[in-house]
Amino acid sequence: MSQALIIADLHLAADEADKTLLFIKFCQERAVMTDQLFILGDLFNVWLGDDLSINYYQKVVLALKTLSLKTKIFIMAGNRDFLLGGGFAKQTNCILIDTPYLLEVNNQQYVLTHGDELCTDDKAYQRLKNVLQHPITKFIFLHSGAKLRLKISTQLRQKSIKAQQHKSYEIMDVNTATVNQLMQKYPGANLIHGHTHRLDTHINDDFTRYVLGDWSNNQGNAIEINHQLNRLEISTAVN
Ligand SMILES: [Mn+2]
Repeated sequence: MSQALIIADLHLAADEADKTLLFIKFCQERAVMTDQLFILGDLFNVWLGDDLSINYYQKVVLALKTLSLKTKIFIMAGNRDFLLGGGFAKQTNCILIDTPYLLEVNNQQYVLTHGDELCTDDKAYQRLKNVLQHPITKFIFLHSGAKLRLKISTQLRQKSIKAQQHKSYEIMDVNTATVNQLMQKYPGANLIHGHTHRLDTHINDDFTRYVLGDWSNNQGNAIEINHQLNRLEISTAVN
């Protein structure tokens, strides 16, 4: 039995049955064996508000609810599913957590974060995020009709894909100074984040930065923390 499993960036879409099944299988066979599951953002490709999206993702909601009977589930919102709210938490029995979240296992601390707030070189992204995630914007969006919400989110997604084509690889990665600034507040801790989809382990003088990768339809990845930290590959054959 492991003490914590950490995943991010599944980007589950309501019409991607294979990936949803992979996640459900992961819940039933792997996550159920752990004390705590941490989902560090972008579990969902888009979240239009609890009132709409809980219905679109019924299978995932049920899988989380079932898993919660055995495993404590902590979920952090990412930039795609930042509208996850209390209704979702109630339906799934998940605990919504803020970023950064400090996890301690066997006297080792880990700073958990989605990771997009560390990408400070991407100024246009940060500006857009400030507008989209402003309480007033959220309020107006959540009080619009279903059709309008879907239209707006589709347009934003298309714009973001277009914008990314003109951005360099470096600009879309984390900024080292921003990472160091964050980690100075947590001496001795290591960092675990997602968002960039650049699965890697970066060993620095003062801390290690573990980056989670995203999930495809037939393969995922996780970090398992027990007496030590391990990388796990999640596939349809996982058992
Ligand atoms: Mn993200």
